[in-house]
Amino acid sequence: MKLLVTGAAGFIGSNFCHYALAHSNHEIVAVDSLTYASNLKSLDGLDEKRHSFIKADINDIGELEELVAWSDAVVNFAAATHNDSSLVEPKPFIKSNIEGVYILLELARKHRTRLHQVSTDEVFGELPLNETSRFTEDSKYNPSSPYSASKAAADMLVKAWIRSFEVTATISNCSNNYGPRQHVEKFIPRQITEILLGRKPLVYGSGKQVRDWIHVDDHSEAVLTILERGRVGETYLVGTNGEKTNLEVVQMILSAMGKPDDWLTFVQDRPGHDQRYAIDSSKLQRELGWGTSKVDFRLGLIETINWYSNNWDWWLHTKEATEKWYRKTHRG
Ligand code: NAD
Ligand code: TDX
Repeated sequence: MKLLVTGAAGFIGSNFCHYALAHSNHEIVAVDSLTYASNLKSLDGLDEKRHSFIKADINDIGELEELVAWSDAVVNFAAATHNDSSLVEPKPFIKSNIEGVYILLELARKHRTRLHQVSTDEVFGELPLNETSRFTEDSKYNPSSPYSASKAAADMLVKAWIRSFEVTATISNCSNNYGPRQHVEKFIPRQITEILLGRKPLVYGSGKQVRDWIHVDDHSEAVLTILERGRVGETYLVGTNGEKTNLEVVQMILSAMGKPDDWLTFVQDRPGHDQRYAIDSSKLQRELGWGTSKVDFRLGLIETINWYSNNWDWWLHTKEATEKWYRKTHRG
């Protein structure tokens, strides 16, 4: 397939480019508008014969049209993605995550191109702590933050374009990703890089909130599987049973980096903080044979710590601006 990968200089989009080129014969045109969250170094090392990069915004229909017309499928990772930022400045979330998806849907409709929309489990809102219930494809949408509301709106647009215009689209809703090349504003890289700089990790509120962690390689494998074998019109939930409290994750990082498990600071909580996310991915396993042998969280975390320890040039330039922003918003 000829794939147009949007948001390709971000964390998961770049991982998908590496993963797809290594595990298929697909050809990729990677695009990104190069916001603060992107890093072109993340695309270093890709096979130049099957990949090229173009700076483009998914809101720019003029730039996108020719690229969508060229492609067999668009894989949309482009989005504003940080919950904390969406609580301070929601506008870019509405622009990229809703209006941008509308543009991609209209182009997919016009050119009869397949579209895969990369979405999140946050569209379903929160689950109660101390329960074992999990999200499924039938869970009710109930987003909490401007970020998750914008992703929920995009999912609704995709579902409507499938039904009303027979656009050949699929959606995946994945849980929290971790791994190399994630922006230092996000939880795990923020804590690793704080420790590397000799500072204590920063935990919001009680630290009892639960996230369902998946290694980014496993997410890329799921997206490729859905693209190649998924049923058009369907939604698939992606997760690897990685539930941990934030405090547990920080203490695993502290232990792996040789620090005592109380070497941390509790800071002001996030407004509207979702308590728990958990994914039931049995549809993806049952229908598409998505494998069960996945990256072990402890090993994946050590690989991630080693990557940040060995790649200061990738993250250091953005670290202090990120922490300055956090101090201004009282979570630093
Ligand atoms: P990221 O912030 O690292 O990357 C997003 C990329 O999109 C950036 O490179 C940014 O420059 C680009 N972008 C933003 N607006 C754009 C626009 N209008 N046009 C072109 N490019 C634009 O985010 P990520 O963690 O890699 O997330 C990728 C996708 O996966 C998002 O859609 C996100 O909602 C979804 N997702 C993320 C997670 C997670 O845990 N990180 C989990 C589930 C789903
Ligand atoms: O410094 C921190 N301390 C802290 O306790 C940060 C940055 C976060 N947290 C907490 C908040 C969350 O409970 O850690 C948890 C994870 O936080 P984030 O990395 O900001 O992720 P989250 O808000 O759960 O959303 C992520 O997963 C779903 C991604 O950012 C989204 O793009 C994705 O859709």
